[in-house]
Formats: sequence, C-alpha cells, structure tokens
Amino acid sequence: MRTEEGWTPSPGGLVRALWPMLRETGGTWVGWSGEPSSADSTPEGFHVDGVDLLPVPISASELELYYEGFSNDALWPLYHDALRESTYDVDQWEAYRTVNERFAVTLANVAPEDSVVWIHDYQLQLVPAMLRAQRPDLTIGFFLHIPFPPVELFRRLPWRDDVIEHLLGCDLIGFQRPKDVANFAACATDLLHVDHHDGIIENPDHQTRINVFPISIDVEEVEEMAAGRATRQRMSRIRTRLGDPEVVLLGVDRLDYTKGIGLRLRAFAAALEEGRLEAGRHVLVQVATPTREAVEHYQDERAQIERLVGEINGRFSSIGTPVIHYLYQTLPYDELVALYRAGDVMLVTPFRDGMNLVAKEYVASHIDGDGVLVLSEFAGAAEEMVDAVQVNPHDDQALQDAIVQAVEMHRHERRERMAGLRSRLQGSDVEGWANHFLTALRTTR
Ligand code: ADQ
Repeated sequence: MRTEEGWTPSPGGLVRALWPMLRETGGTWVGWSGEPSSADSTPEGFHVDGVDLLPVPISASELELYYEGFSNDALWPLYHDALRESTYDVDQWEAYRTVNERFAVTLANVAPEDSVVWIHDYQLQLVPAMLRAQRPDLTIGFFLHIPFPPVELFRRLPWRDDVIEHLLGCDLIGFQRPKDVANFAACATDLLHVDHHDGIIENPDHQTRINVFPISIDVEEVEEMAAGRATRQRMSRIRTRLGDPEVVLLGVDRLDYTKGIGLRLRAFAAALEEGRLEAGRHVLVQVATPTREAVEHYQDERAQIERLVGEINGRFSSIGTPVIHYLYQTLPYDELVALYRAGDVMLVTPFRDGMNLVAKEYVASHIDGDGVLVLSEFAGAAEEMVDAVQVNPHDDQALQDAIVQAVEMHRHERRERMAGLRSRLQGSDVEGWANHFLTALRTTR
C-alpha cells in the first residue's frame, strides 16, 4: 500500500511471513497495490525493500464485489465456522472470477518457462486451474492461510464445485492443520468424486498433492527487536504509563469477529466483578487493527467492541487509570514487539483462526523466558503451542478461569511453559516453512 513514506507492505500475517523469503530468493510478488485503479490499466512493476512487485489493477467496483463482497462477505465467514451469515451473490461471484482470471493472465505473462508459482489464500482460489490452462509448463502451488471448512458447511457455497475444480489445478495445496487437509479431501471426493489416496488427488492429466505446512514467523527478527535497547526503554515507558500495574494483560488482533475480542473483554470484566482481578493491579491493553472497514459485519463488530470497552471502563476505572486501554490503530512492528514484551499475559482467544501469528510473535518476544500465553483451542497454533493455557473461548467460565490462572501462575510454572513454547518455536520459523513448502512443490514434478 502507498503511504506518505512511499510503498510499504500492508500489515498482516501473510506479508510478514513472505517478505524475508522473497527478498532472499528473488522472484516477483504479483498482487494488488492496495488502491483501486482502472481495471484495464497496464500494470507497471517496481522494486521495494529488495523485492520486485507487479501490481494487478482492481477497480473500485470490483473491490466492492470481489474483495469486500465475495472474498470477505461470502468466503471468510463460511471458512470460519459460518460465524456470520454469508452473502451469496452472483455478481460478486462473477467479479471474483474476473479478478482471478486477471491474476492468472498476469502470471502467465511474467512467469519464466518451467518456473514455480506460489499462489496465496482464499481470494485467489480460481487462479491455479486458470493458470494451468494457459501455462502447463509451470509448477503451481497454493497455500490457504485460513481454515478449510468441513464438507457440511462448504456445501452451502453455490459455486462449491468450481472452487474445488480450480484448486485442483495445483501440483500442491498446503494447509495450516491436518483437519484442513482432511476437510478439503472430503469436499473433493464427495463433491467431485475424485480419487484420493495418501495425500494425492488424481486428476485426468496430473496429480494434486495436499499436505500440512503450519506457518510461522521470522523468529530471529522478533528476538533481535525484542533484545534491542530501544525496545527495552519503550517497554518500561509503556508500563510506567499504564501506572506500573502488577500484571499487564494484552490482546492484539485485527478487529475481526473471528478473533473473539468481545468474549475476552467480557471475561476480564467478569473477573473484576467477582473480585478475582482488581482494577489498578490488573490492566488490559487491547490493540485492534483497523480492517475491512467497508464490510457491515466489521462495522457492527467495531461498534460492539467499542461500546463494551466504554461500559467496562465506565464501571471499573477511576480517573486517570482506565482498566482497559484500547487502541484502534495499526502500529509499527517495533512498537508491537515492545508491547508484547510489556505484556505479562497474552490473550489470544479466536473462535476460529487458521494459525494466529500474534501468539507466535508474543512467545518470540519473550526472550526473558517469562510471560503466559492464553490460547484458544480453535486457533491453528494450538496444535503446536501445547504449553499455552489452552481454553475453549465459547465457555465464559473457562475463559475467565484461564485468565485468572494465567495472572496467578507461579513464576516457576510460567518459565517452564514459556521454555516449552520457545523451544518449539525456534525449531519452526517462517523461512523453514517457506523452504519446506517450496521443496515439496518442486518435487511434485
Ligand atoms: P490474520 O488474520 O491477519 O492472518 P494473524 O496470524 O494473527 O492474523 O496475523 C496478524 C499479523 O498482523 C501479525 O503479524 C501482527 O503482528 C500484525 N498486526 C496485528 N495487529 C497489528 C497492529 N495493530 N499493528 C501492526 N501490525 C499488527 C491470516 C490468518 C491467520 C494466519 C495468518 C498467516 O487469519 O490465521 O495465521 O494469515 O497465515
């Protein structure tokens, strides 16, 4: 996206995960620029921070139909346990097809002969077969950053067969969790009656492999940032500004209804109400990143969260010392890392999440070996992060108990759990993830 300082990668798990790998390996990032432009304008490539970028134009009306509409108002809720009602609209679907086709044509024009193309995420699920039809020489991979829904939910999608057929244009499809692989296999076999065996789906002219590749973060980068003098100074400034509380609880999320922010705030308030936590001694910082602000479900979610913050602060704060510090802002990464370091207890409580990189960033930031992670069972990260305090966020009482358990946890147990979390994280960073996927992709041919 373009800012006053020029082009910068937009915030979010995907960019953070891929940028280091792209910088090192070369190759071109083909994507949307972040601003609407005439759909037939010729894209001009440019170079940012060591990476070649080729923007694909998307018009304002396509943005509304393709991005806000089909991607984020049909697919996103459907793929996240149907937490909100999806809108299925044929014009949105047509725009989704058109934009996917434009990506496929752009890729077909720029990809060198016999090269590898790695397509990312639910906004581009039709690209694989569209690209294969034009360029059968390419090796095509796809990674889904969000969950793949169970067949009973996926069946609702009016264009369910098209989506699966187009994804099967891949040589390899990667998912976050084994369950996502199983769900996809069930959809492909049930809906298209394809043959599936040992993670291989047989198509008439090629095979599609499906496998698990849990994404991670640039652990070294976060650790270095966390160890820096500026971060330590910033961290102590944050704690002072918060009034030097005994325990700083922290939430950092895109303001998305999948992230369970409201439940977490309510559980915190209930613990204050019951005297299990105490205003002044316990403070919650909630950072909510602006996201998809044109989509109605997101406007509703924001209004609800902000009303709740107001209610809780009105009830429990005293002048100059709110119990919840709420920021609706995108922060620079180093500020986020300072916040992670300042957080004694990190609350990651989504209803459903592909992985959740915030949980991993928190653990990487805690080079002091202290800090407690409260983690929803429904985040993909829960598969690996077994030393977190895991919780079912739908269970109000369990969530409140988990928060109190984290706050009261003895230092020895905190350190033991954090050591477990850190050692697993160190063995799986984003570079390993990308290499693992690309190696598997290259060996499909
Ligand atoms: P997201 O839903 O965006 O990603 P997540 O994995 O938590 O969720 O990544 C969020 C990223 O945004 C983190 O790297 C975090 O540092 C950054 N961020 C959050 N708040 C910020 C703020 N206020 N300012 C600046 N940066 C902020 C999707 C899926 C996830 C999956 C990722 C990667 O929904 O489940 O983990 O892709 O595959």
